[in-house]
Amino acid sequence: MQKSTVYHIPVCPFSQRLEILLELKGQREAVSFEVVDITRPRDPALLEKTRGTTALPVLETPDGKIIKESLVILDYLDEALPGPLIRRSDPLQHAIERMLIVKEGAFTAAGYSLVMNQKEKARDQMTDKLVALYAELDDFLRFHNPHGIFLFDDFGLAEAVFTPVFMRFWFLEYYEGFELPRRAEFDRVHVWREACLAHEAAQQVSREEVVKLYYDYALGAGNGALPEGRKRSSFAFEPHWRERPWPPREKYGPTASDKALGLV
Ligand code: GAZ
Repeated sequence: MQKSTVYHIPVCPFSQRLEILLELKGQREAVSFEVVDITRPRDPALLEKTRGTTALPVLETPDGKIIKESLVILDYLDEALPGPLIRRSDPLQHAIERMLIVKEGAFTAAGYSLVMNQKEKARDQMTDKLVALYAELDDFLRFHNPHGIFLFDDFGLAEAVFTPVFMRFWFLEYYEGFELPRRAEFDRVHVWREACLAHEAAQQVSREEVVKLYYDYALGAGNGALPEGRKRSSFAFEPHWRERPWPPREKYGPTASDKALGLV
């Protein structure tokens, strides 16, 4: 069987969703992943395939059809590849998992806005917003599965969607000192989050990798853009993140140079 190709940014949460799904299905080898360096101008051949859009991941089927949007690609791979169906097959249960998945956009945006925020005065308000979204997740899980760990009995589609985002939010612990409060009203979402983070199908990235690669996001520069005074993005593949020092935690103060970050 000919393989589909996924064009992706290795540490991107949207792409990790696909890797997790493939892992759960036992189909990791069914797709070839092609790395795109977003710190360089985009290959015109790829731009033509995507009809001008640059967001990744993008899947190309063996006969050249293009599918965009991680949630859509997840559905496609779940249905097109062999292996157990990861989404719930019961229509009502599937509707329930989709209601949870619909919450991922606002949740992701709130955490990214907080890490990228540069106005210290806006910090509390942004933190409150994120906490309120965690409370919403807690309520949803409590209602649908009060005594369980995952939304249903096992790590499934909703978990594949949220886990990569929970992992990126390690950057909030590091650069914002933000942790979800340990209060009874968040108990259910704490249980969920911790089980998601620990699941064996979701170990594609590490905390150290996320913290080091997302330093530029903490300075307000997203998507491979360069912060002022820098020549190399923290997303650069070389030198490898393992060889670089931990970036300074203080994001509102003076910023670190390429040299201090181990990028040159
Ligand atoms: N909805 C799409 C999906 O596939 O689910 C999102 C894909 C996407 O945003 N991909 C980004 C990309 O390819 C990388 S990940 N960018 C390169 C380009 O040229 O477009 C998320 C944010 C945010 C900032 C960054 C990101 C992020 O808010 O993780 O909020 C959700 C980008 C300020």
